[in-house]
Amino acid sequence: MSGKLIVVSNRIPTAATPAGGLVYALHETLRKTGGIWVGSDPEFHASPSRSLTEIGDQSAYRRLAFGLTELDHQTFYLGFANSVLWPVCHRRGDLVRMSRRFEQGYRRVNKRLAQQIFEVAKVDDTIWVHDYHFFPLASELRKLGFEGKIGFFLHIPFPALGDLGALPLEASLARWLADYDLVGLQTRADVARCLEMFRSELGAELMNDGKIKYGDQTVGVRSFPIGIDVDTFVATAKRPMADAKLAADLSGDIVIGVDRLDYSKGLPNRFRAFGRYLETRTDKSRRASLLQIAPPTREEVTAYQDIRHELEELAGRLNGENAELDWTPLRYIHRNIDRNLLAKLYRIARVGLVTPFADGMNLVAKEYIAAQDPNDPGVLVLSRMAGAAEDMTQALLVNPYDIEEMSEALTQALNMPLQERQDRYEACMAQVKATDVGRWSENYLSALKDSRRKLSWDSFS
Ligand code: ADQ
Repeated sequence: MSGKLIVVSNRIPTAATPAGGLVYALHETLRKTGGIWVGSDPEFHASPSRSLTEIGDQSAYRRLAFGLTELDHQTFYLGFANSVLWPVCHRRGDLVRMSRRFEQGYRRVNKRLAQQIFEVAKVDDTIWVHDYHFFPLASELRKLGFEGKIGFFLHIPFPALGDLGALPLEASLARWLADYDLVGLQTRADVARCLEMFRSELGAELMNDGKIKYGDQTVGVRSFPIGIDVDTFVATAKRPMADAKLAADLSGDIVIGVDRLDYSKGLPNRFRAFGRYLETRTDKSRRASLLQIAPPTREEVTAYQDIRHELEELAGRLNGENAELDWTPLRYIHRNIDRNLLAKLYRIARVGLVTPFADGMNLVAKEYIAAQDPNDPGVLVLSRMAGAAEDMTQALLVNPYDIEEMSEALTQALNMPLQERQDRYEACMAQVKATDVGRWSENYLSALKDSRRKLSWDSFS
């Protein structure tokens, strides 16, 4: 890469070394390449009309924050991003909330951010935009005259043509995405849906190298399945649990679920499936417990308040009907857990239960596998609807709408012989290693470097 790398994501990490997942991977990438990370900092209330503001100490890369007004927060973030785009991409058109103000806010923030980035970007810089908050950012940067490379990565599922109908007419993902050099998606199925949209909405031609041709432009559309930082996670999970009392309390058959409290994660059906498993188990002396960790998010959005109430009611009923004086079948924890402890909880659990209705990838599935003891691994029960299921085919795959099937999968997982558990674990672990997050960002950036947007440039090279 000749110029610098500019990464754009909704949130900017405030800690010097951010913990966990994607944020950690981007931090590591920028630490090596140098450059700039642009994002909003919830602690930072700037006047949004001003330029980007430097935050934190100077380190290997710069962190520049943009400000959001209360109106921006309501319309851009809670409104268009999380009450329109999120449900549309997760096939929940019924939860979409429409308002002209949302759309205006979304455009206003993207336009302003493009101007702010344009002030710091040079033509040989590479801009890497993350996620659904910023679909129109490349269009806005192109309008200002930025001709350098701009890549996009969508972390959530790409919607099918039918679902795109729930977007306002003016919000054309096809037009917005056509201004990027490379559109990165999680899975091959996402790529197929994205290509179908380009073909159907823009009449774009599909070229044989996975690019689309639109006017005199080409756009690369490829899958880059995201993963975790495997070595760090394995090492963390291996260390013994510091809290001996907690380790003793957690003995027995633990089934673990870890999700943001989001309606896309299929939590009510998961609770129902666990309840059904308890009712139908033949050996009533066997006392499995479901440890569900689900920190609340986006609590200002009504759909998130609704799912929280539904789960609290289900959890109360499940324990009321099944608990004994010395056994609580469901432990439902509503907060963030330190990642070191989380890795160890995964390792103790006999089953990892990951049952979203729709999910871009789902990193919890990969973390659960990476945390297992290869000599005595637990079993991953994984929804077919998670992006992770495209390659982790040796997990016990389930339909998250089918309570009976999930309950049977739990029975199968809790009774699985060692050899089969090891075989499945090894196959899944091979996939987890193949998608290590360090390689993910390297692969993406090298594909972006090789991409060419203008057809005419090809003929001169
Ligand atoms: P998410 O929807 O947030 O991510 P996921 O991929 O599972 O879903 O990542 C969640 C992360 O948060 C995991 O690393 C998990 O360990 C952590 N986490 C969850 N609950 C926690 C808790 N209580 N305490 C501590 N950590 C917790 C979006 C998309 C996904 C996609 C990712 C990355 O929706 O489909 O896989 O981005 O691209």
